[in-house]
Amino acid sequence: HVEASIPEPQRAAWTKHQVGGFKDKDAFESEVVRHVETTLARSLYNCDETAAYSATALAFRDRLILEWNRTQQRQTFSDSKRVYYLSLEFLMGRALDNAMLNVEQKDLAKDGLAELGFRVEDVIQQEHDAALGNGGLGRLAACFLDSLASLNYPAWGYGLRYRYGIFKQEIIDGYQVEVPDYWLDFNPWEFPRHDVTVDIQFYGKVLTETNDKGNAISQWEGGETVKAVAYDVPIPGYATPTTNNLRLWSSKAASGEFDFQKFNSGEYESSVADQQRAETISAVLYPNDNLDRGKELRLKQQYFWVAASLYDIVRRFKKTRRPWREFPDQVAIQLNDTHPTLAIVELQRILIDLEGLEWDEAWNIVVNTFGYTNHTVLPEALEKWSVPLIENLLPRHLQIIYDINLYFLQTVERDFPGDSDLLRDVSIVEESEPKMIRMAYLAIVGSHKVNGVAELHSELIRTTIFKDFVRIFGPDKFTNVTNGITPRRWLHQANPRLSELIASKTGGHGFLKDLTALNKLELYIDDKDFRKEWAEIKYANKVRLAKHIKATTGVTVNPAALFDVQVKRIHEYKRQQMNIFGAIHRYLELKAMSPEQRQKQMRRVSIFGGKAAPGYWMAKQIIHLINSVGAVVNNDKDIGDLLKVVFLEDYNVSKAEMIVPASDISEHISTAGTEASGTSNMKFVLNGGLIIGTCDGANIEITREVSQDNIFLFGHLSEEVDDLRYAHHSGDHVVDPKLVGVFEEIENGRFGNPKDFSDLISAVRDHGDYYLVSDDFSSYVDSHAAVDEAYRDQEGWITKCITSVSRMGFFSSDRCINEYAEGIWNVEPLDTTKDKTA
Ligand code: B1H
Ligand code: IMP
Repeated sequence: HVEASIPEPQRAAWTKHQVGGFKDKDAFESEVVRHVETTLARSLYNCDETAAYSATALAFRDRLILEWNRTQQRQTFSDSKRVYYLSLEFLMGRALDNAMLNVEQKDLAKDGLAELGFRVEDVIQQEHDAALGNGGLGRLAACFLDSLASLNYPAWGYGLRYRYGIFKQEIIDGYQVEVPDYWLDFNPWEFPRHDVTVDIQFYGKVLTETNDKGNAISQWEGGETVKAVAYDVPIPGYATPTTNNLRLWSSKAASGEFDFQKFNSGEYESSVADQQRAETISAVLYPNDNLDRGKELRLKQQYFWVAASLYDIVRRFKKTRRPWREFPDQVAIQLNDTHPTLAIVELQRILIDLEGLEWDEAWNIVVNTFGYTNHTVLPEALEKWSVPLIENLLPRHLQIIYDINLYFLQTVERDFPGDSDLLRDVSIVEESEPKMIRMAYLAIVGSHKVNGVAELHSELIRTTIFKDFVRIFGPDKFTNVTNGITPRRWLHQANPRLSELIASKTGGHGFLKDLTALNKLELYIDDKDFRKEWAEIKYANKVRLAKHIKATTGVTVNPAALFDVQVKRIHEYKRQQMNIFGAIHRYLELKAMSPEQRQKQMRRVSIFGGKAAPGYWMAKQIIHLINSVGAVVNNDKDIGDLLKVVFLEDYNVSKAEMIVPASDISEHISTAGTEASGTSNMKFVLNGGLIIGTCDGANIEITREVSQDNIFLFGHLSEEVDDLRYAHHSGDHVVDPKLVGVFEEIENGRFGNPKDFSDLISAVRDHGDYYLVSDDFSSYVDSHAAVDEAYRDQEGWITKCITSVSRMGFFSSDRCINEYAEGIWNVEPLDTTKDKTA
């Protein structure tokens, strides 16, 4: 039974006036002109590319929202189980190109815009990236939304509407400078829902009473209230009417503008301060990748977002009037890392404190509702919150956490009697000073499934950081779902020519919905025309990147050179320092050669990009060293175009769409066992580039798919890492001689003031080389020599690339989402052809 707001007799009028969005080019043009002239209040005398972008986006938005509405109605009437994906980050990038392609109307828009005097490529470039994320974790969430919609799953994303996304990076004198990213000036993709608001409490105290049955009843009386306002972003699936919803919460003062009582009693300033404090909650994305800093505002963000989302989910469930025990049949909630773990506590609180369920019945519902995805084993990234902090901000939640822990430890004591070490090791509460809540442990205890994001990573969490929990809960609770990427954005949108070429050989664009169809390409491996077109596309993509490099850095690079790319967040474990040391080594070798010898060498462009967290000193030194090396190498007449080193400013999703298709070799060279998966590795191979990498994360499964012959692997294995680290500290650490040569040149001032780079060197030489840069350096250099040799044989190289692409079907996020749906969520796609109406 579903109630509609419009009574039966009036519905005919509604149906008659329902709009359908533009149907053809003419209608599209008229929508664009209408938006320019009315919505934007401009005319043909002052319609620039920005206005053309805005009007085009609004025309597509109108279309999307109609399908969005139908999708929501279909999902409501079908009464099917929904998935809720809770993520503090959604790194969406641009939406217009994606929307055009997903509703299969880019050609129409291109022709329509041309008739109005614009090039669709230029119009698309006007859009500001939606950059509500740091890196892989946030972009994974965005790929998942695309797959969920494309596969017709009833699914919502829930996140925060940060006023400032990840900062913009400028490079000034070789140093990173952070500039705020205010992106909401004009955002046509969001719909403010001022009617969908939730009051969120913080601080206050817990009141305990005894009810008529003699049971203690706890009630939290909040001390401060902040309002959450919903902003909805439509997520169109590819070649399907399904348009799902991403709901982002924005914080506002509970009393609206500001507190009028305070205002009237003359406390003007403090009433404005209250308002600003409320708005601070959703003001800014924390710019740390793989790092937990334990700041109170971050905890506030987490609870604010989790509480608003759960209120919404519970409200929607209650409309079905089902009994509580059916909640897990209607709702699956996936926790993207531990950031939303308080949702477990909040649902338990709602069920026992507000809905009056017994603890056990409530807890059963909670555990069956949640799934937890772990994305990292790095100790500095595992979230912990201090007990005093939680106690002050969320006193009732702390009590519930203690109770969850108590009941959990009782079961452990029952199953492993007398094992006090085990009790201490698995306790959700760490007995430190101050005590800390271990969020990953809470997430494991409160979920029915825990997954890692690549096979090695899932194996590592089972055997290292969570091994005790495997003993306690058994192995079935822990699974693997290897990450994937959406081929719509990362092939069709980023590399349209390659997408067309593949379509021409595989029987149309079906591969975009079933990526395993790429295997048909192997039939054309010897087809001369196909290979020629393949090579031309790669070259054209390199020319486009070369132009961008020239325009942004002033450096001229030769598109015929081997493009060697490492673009990702700057982090010691990702080892950009090893890459730049390797580039220095190459430079020194070239310098030592005779001019004749030199001319026989392969030409290289070493391309870097990525942001350093603002407080991450080592990462900032790495950026500075790359730029300093570039300044020397790029101006060395002996070297010419044999080697260029460039750092691309402000790496983000839309830059990735240009850089990834232009790569010949990309670097995924983390210390074995540190990169949970990596997803850009998949993007590069899907676009016809090869990988140089370590046996880490998804590199291992990429190797399994494309075969050892088509990837350049080097370095120590994850099972060797502990012993090597141990050996470093027992005194027999000898720095690789090639690396010693590199350090000497840095220290003699060849690349500027050596003091600027001394910490990078001493981390390797004097402080135990935690990331094994020296241990892996010689095999890294050898592997690059193998890359040069392979690239010399252009035909052989193209064969490797085509073979690899044809075997990449496994890495579609569609495969990944289907695995979650079947193994963790127990949800099914919704048939979009059988619409019912009220
Ligand atoms: C990943 C993070 C992460 N893992 C904490 N962990 C953050 C942790 O703001 N924080 O506090 C932000 C991000 N990000 C990445 O997830 C992994 O490093 C990649 O290997 C993986 O591919 C990606 C998606 O699973
Ligand atoms: P919610 O699930 O209540 O947040 O509603 C989300 C959207 O689903 C609404 O904006 C409607 O488009 C649709 N919807 C929810 N309930 C109904 C209903 O009773 N009839 C028709 N559509 C509904």
